[in-house]
Amino acid sequence: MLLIGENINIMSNIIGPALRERNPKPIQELAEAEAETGVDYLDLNIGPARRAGDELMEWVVKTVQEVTNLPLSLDTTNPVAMEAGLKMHKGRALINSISLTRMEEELPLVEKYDADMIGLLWGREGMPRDAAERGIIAVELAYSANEMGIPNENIWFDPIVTPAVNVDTNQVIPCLEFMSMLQDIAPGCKSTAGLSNISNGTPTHLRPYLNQTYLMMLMKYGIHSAIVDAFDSELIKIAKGEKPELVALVHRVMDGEKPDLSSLSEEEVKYVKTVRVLTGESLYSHSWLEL
Ligand code: THG
Repeated sequence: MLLIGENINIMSNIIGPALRERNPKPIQELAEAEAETGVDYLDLNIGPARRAGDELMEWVVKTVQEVTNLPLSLDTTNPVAMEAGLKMHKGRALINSISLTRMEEELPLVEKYDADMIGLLWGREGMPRDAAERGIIAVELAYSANEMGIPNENIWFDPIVTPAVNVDTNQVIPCLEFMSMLQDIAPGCKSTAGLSNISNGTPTHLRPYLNQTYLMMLMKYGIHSAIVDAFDSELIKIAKGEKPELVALVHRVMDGEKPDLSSLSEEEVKYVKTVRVLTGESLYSHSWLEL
């Protein structure tokens, strides 16, 4: 599967000021460090970039491509900034992301620059509530893209992962269900998911367990790519197929198997407990691994 490193984003305490000051050094250092981890794309998230967004995106694409040959995933809601970045980009870019609410301006850019696109499954009435609503949005987005000449193969659907701690609006299972339906409703379309979203609001040292476990759960349905913390080395190993036994254990638990915890290693027990939290079988609390 393909990995998109998420670390260059305007919300970061180091990258935010560097972007505003047009200071290349911290951005280039982070880009090189991310590239060394083995990710396949670097996401450049410059936010809404309402003021001089075009000049900023053009500058950051050029700055990052000076130090790495990796293709970039360009993330901004400003279509003028997006086009400036695409013009500067060498190779085939990934547009992150396109949704029904802005597609009239965004889809022509996919076609014009022969890019791949992340289709964000955000509806006209906001966040979809289940897998079926995601399916309806996906079909409409794919249809509109196809009409512009964009083939399914260039569309990567993102079901929008929500934090596991949000009990009321938890979309952990619906996102998995969507992945299992995708090839039936939009054959040939690809998929992605922002893994770090799931652990938003949880203690920093425990975030990797949630992110890694959810990745293994998504792998059961053949997820094509994921947006990840490039510095989570265990997660990279899982994605690269270096943890087949752990992945198989997670899939067995998803299928309802109740392994004898005393026969498992301490690490394996943590992943089993995390699957149970993510499926809703156990309630989330910050101490879920100790219970
Ligand atoms: N889907 C798509 N794009 C996305 C997301 C998605 N882009 C943004 C986001 N989700 C993925 N990117 C991040 C980037 C950083 C963090 C989470 C997701 C993050 N950062 C740390 C924090 O906020 O605590 C620390 C950041 C730092 O200081 O460096 O959690 O779902 N298509």
